[in-house]
Amino acid sequence: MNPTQTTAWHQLSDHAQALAPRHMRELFAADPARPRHFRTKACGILLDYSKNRLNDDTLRHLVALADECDLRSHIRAMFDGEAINGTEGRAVLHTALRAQGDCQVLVDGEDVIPAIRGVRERVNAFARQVRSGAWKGHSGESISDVVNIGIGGSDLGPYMVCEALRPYADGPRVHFVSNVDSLHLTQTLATLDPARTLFVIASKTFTTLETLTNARSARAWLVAAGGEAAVARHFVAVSTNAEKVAQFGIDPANMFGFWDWVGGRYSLWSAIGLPIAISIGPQRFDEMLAGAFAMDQHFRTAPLAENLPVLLGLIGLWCVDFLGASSHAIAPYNQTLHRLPAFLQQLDMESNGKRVRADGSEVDYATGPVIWGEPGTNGQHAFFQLLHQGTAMIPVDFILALAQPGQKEPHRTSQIANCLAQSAALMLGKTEGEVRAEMSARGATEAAIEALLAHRVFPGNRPSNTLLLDDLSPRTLGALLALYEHKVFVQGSIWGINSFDQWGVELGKQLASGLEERLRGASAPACDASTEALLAYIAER
Ligand code: G6Q
Repeated sequence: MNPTQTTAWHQLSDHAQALAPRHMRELFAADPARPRHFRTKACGILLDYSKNRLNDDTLRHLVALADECDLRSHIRAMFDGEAINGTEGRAVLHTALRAQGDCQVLVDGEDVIPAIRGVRERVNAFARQVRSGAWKGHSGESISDVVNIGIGGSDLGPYMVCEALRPYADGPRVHFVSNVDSLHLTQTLATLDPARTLFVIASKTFTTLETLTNARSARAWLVAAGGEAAVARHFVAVSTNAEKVAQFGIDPANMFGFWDWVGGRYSLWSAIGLPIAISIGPQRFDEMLAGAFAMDQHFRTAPLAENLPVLLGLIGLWCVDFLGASSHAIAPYNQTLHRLPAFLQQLDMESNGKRVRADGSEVDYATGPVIWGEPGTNGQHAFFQLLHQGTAMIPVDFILALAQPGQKEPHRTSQIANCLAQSAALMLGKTEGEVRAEMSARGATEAAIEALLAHRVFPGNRPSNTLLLDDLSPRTLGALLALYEHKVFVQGSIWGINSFDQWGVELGKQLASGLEERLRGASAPACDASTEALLAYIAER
């Protein structure tokens, strides 16, 4: 359905106009209870959304919008395994991968839980063997380094998690190679010993050009050192395509499967998480699944107005469709979350970067914003200038885990102070009066004040969410990632788009394969004039 046709959408449009002249300073002054009122906690995560341009009426209308768009039944349909990815005719069941306890999830009448648990047991058993040294390389040595070769959903999730949970890493070192640029692979392999290196070739389809190119080069590197016979001890695959895995020369006994109802960007919970299990151990991997499951339960059962993913989704939609934000920044204040912005970029933009609804009709409202970011304190010294004083209004998610193994003073206090200071500065801004008072207190002349006044004023009123995590344990990380997955789902449901396909990445791939043949000397039809000119330039060199 078109959300703009709902009563709530019209009410939100009127309401946005009425609220527009009110600065957040005013909203806080008018309601001393605001900081406690606009916050909610679940699964070890406090979401403080008080620093948004909203009040109780806004939330009421947003929840009404979710109701009118039938969000509840969309949630049910996803968890129940209905084929909600219409353009690919698939169910969307990353949630089944982390389901705990006795349960059944049916796809085409078949319970998928036993198969999920069967693969997880194999993944865990294999991870244990590699971690303990029981899995030997071709020359009888144990594995010291694991190289995951994959891209997109077969790279970003496991890479981000292995980094986030690095303080828990007590297994072999893990490395991630994704870029087809040979330097990514060669620089990774430069310090590794082939006899002690295990390659995990991660590809849902096992047809991805970048991954296969890197995998072939990795294979050649291994074979040069250990001969063909070494491959069986040093290559495993994670894929849904057993045939292609076998064609590549990996024994299907060394393959860990998953299913077409697991989207690439939602796949870290599946066997794609193998490097995570090897790095931190199966037990902690299971804790991460349990944390995600806890968030799934919260999402399914909590009232919409107290539901973390629903709130995050609705507030984001409010910013995009009613306040004109076209971008959303992610600022994690824990260094080990440094790949989280990149992960969320794919999760959100590949899911909700759509301009037609599920039924093919064109949208006449904004959908997914541009997602980007960097660890917080680094960002402060780089792009926060634009967040504070630029012309665009960009909402920010400030993310801070309050406890993490290895976190030390005085760093921790600075981490907290910086995180809180930035969101306060965005909200409050600095008025002309405050700038004048501050400058004259420092003895500035009237002329100096006038010269700098405009430059030193901060408009403020810039929205942000603050997510405070009790800790950065596997469990809380699992909950955080599930929170964002469901946030994306909430927005996609209301926008009426299919968040689970990605046709937008196809055209470039198609053109690249034609161009690659052409560059290798095959005759191919001429390209567009611009590409021809660039090809000619490259050929001259
Ligand atoms: C994710 C996307 C995409 C995919 C990669 C890798 O949702 O579909 O990022 O994960 O293109 O695909 P393979 O795993 O099939 O190699």
